[in-house]
Amino acid sequence: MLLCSLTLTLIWLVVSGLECDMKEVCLGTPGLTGERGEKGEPGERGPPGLPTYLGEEFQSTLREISHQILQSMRVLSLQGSMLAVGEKVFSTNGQSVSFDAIKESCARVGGRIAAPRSPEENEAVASIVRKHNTYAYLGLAEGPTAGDFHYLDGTPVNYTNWYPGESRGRGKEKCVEMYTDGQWNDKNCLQYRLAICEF
Ligand SMILES: *[C@@H]1O[C@H](CO)[C@@H](O)[C@H](O)[C@H]1NC(C)=O
Ligand SMILES: [Ca+2]
Repeated sequence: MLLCSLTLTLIWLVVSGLECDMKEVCLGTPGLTGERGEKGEPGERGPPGLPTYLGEEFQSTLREISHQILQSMRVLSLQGSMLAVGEKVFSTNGQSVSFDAIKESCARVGGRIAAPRSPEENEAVASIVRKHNTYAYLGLAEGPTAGDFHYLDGTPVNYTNWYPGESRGRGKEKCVEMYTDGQWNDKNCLQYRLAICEF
């Protein structure tokens, strides 16, 4: 079979070579290389799965671990200790402290002060605020320009839920608090507010 196609290829080369000799058009200078095309869109994320090269034993250990993690998460959710929204988890230690102390508490356990970035996340944080019947500081701060609020890493906000008329601190209220109805108010950073972290 291989030999057969090899032979056919050879014959084809010879014949086309002959044709070229007759027509005298085949051997020109090659054209310039074209410009490189634009990079394509990244493909969709594939379904999760365990690589097949992992041993049976290792796979069953992994399954056991994820099972145990899920169990713990369900217990914590039942107790209201954590609230999962998408890939985020919100949680509070129930304490009302200063803005700086909240940032510190969250950072100490590898998280950061909660900053809801969608209505779903905002509702999750609001439910924690309601449950503790108090207000919470959020992970936003006002820049040098009045009314210009950004996340604590400096990136601009892509979601807000201001109470009607807010923010109206005119640059004097650099922090943001959440009311029990989930709406936001710019506020000075010196109050004691519920510490809610996100992970
Ligand atoms: C804002 O951006 C975050 C990710 O950076 C995303 O999860 C969230 O859905 C965005 N919110 C809106 C309202 O587009
Ligand atoms: Ca205000």
